[in-house]
Amino acid sequence: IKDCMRGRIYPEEGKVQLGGIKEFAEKLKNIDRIIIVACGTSWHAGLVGEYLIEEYARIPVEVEYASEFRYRNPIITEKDVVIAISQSGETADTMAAIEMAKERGATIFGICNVAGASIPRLTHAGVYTHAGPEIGVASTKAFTAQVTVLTLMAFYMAQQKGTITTSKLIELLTELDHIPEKIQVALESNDLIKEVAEKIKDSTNCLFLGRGSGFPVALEGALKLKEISYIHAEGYPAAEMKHGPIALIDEEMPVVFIATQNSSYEKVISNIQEVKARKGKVIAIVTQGDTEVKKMADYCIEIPDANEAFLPLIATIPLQLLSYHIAVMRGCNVDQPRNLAKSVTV
Ligand code: F1P
Repeated sequence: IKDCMRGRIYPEEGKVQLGGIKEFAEKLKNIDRIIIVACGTSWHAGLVGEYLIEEYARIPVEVEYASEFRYRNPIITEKDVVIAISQSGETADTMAAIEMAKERGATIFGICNVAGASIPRLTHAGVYTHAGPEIGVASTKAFTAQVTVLTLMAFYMAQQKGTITTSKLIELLTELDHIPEKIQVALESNDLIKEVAEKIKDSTNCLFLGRGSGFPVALEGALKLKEISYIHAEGYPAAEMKHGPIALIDEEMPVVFIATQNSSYEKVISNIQEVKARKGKVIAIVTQGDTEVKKMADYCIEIPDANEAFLPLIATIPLQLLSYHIAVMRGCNVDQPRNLAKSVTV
């Protein structure tokens, strides 16, 4: 959080600086729309960005899979800003999406981990995440760093547009400053997460459900499990369960809920009841001290309380650990999963 390139927060003053996109500060006040393009984990970070930018800066955001966007004929104008997100900075689909948007006159920002990679060279401006190289193929710390940058961008744009009060910014930035400590606390559940992994490691399917900013977290939890343990997993908005996935639930199906105490807590509780009524196995990520979900869930993993804006930064950590332990227990190579490439350059 402290190392995002040329990005700095001043919690006491309620101020965000993002040097990487400073020269576009004026333009940001008047843009009509932001289009986020990315693939895989980076796309999930983009979804978090959508929630935060729309909530705080009140700019409409669309999040597109670059792998699909590049092949259609989207409407893009010179009033649009495209944010391209990529860990490797070399993903061919994301590069093609950038080229197309650039030809149509859009301003392109990049959020990349690797300085000197191809994507930063194609963009007009951007922010490096400085997460350091991912040792494995599957993106983990890059996600945390991308979400951090998007959070800063959302606050920066809100500050530029005047859609947030200084006192609210002070409150949010003060909390953001302490998120690393909360992530540290989340990591302390490692032993418990290992026990949960042991219980569900032989499953053939797994469902991840969340609401609000817990939805992209659910998607990312499912993707990590798929990528490194080869268990079929799906992430859904919890409210979407009744439109199909509910048919899959039986005693063999683990369902991982993001069930922290935020605005959708009560609704998530009723989704958990629906799963329990069908004998599904519930694993819930809950806020420390929770009692309601604990009465129903088979396993609860606690994380520190936080503003909903920061939930993805904390709640993703136990899900990454869960996938990691399951993959190791199943004898999978967590660093080099089969069929996956670090940079998808074709
Ligand atoms: C996108 C991505 C990763 C995934 C895997 C394949 O890469 O889909 O999210 O974990 O490594 O590529 P990038 O554009 O973020 O480098």
